[in-house]
Amino acid sequence: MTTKRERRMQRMQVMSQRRRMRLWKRWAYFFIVSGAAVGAGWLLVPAFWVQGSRSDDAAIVEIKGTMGGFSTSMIRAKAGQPLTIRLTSVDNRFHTDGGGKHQFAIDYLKVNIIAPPLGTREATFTPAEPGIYDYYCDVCCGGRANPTMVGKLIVEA
Ligand SMILES: [Cu+2]
Repeated sequence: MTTKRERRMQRMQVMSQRRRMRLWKRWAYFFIVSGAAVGAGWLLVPAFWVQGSRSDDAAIVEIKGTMGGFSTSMIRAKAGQPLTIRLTSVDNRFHTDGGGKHQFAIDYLKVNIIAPPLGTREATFTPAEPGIYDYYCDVCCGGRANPTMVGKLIVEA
């Protein structure tokens, strides 16, 4: 036979155990949520920071290379101002010609970017003089003979 007092003690013990359990859950929840928030911040902040600091001093042109040609066949830039060309190859490595690589080259300005299959490469350069410069890709099918893998960089004063 348990006395009334013992039963009350038991009930109180169970209640305090439950309370501890609830507290523990709250802490676990807090740690998981704050951990996820810190992780997301750690991933996102550098992306914004890099973009912000880049755009101050260089114009960025995104250009895609596919078997159909460059996504952009004319680029405008200002003489004396840094220009970043970011070339992405949209083709995978199973392409028979060039293995999915594409190039962005301007001989006169000594620019030569080669993007790997499904990858992105960039280069920053400053065209000093106004003019019209031809750019081309010479690593995929047809090479320089391919009329779609060429374009013009127009540098204005
Ligand atoms: Cu190409």
